[in-house]
Amino acid sequence: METNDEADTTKRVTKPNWRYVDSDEEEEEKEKGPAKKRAHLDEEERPISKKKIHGERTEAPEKTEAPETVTLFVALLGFLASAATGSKDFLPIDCNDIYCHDNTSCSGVYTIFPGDPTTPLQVYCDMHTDGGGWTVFLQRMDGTENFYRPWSHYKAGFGNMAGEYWLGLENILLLTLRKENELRVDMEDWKVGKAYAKYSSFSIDSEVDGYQLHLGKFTGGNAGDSLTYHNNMKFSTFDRDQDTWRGNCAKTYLCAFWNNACHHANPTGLYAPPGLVTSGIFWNSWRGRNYALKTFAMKIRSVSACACAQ
Ligand SMILES: [Ca+2]
Repeated sequence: METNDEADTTKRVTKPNWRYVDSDEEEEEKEKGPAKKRAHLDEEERPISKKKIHGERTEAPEKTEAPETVTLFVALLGFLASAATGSKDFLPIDCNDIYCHDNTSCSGVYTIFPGDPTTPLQVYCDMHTDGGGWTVFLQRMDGTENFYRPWSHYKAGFGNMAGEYWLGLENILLLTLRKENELRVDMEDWKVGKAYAKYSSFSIDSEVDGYQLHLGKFTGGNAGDSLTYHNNMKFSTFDRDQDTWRGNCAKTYLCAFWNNACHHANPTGLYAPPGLVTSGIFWNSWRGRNYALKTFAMKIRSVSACACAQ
């Protein structure tokens, strides 16, 4: 999976299909004009052709149908793109923008523009939980992704946006620079129990400052507070130890996080089946540090209700 990162990064800077639709449609229409006229002429001539060959099918009718099919398809794409965005110029910064733009949006993978309009980014948006509009930057659900990765991977991001992924410290930084955000952590154990924790604010510094974490107050949640211990910590990976421990937390516990000495929460720990395990995904104040959780997600949302970038 190591090579996926290059591919994923490439995906992120590749414009989504719908953004090309308008220009493609224009070009198609330019080409379609004469083609369509030809098609109509062929339509009129078709009966004569059929008579001549006594009902046998010739290639002419097929040629006349193709341009109309393409035209319909392009028109449909245009309609879908328009319906999905609501506007040709709508460039959402985050999932909250998308939700504010259309509060009937379902949870799923969307394209956002936390940097500038030329750098689209795919992300999973939680449009259901706690009022919706959450931009998910960490998602664990089935153990399909390897989270024991070096600094460069955690900086750029990795994984599958429809499954397990880390959005990347640079992208998280962009999101927190653009707006003031709150943080929500959702988790689930193997007994079909769910828990959450919320914090009033969440932001990080740039790479030169070690992506230092700035966390607001714990504002509630039945999972309890296991993250305040990590506040003001720099991010650490096994190849960049910025924790406060004499050893290397990330290397010892096979993780990467805003480690202190070392952790009360371990969102990037090993994914493990039910049972006790060390170095698993844990949230100490809920199931303890020796219980590996089934699902885990960290997500942010603008604290300004529906402060949309239109
Ligand atoms: Ca250390």
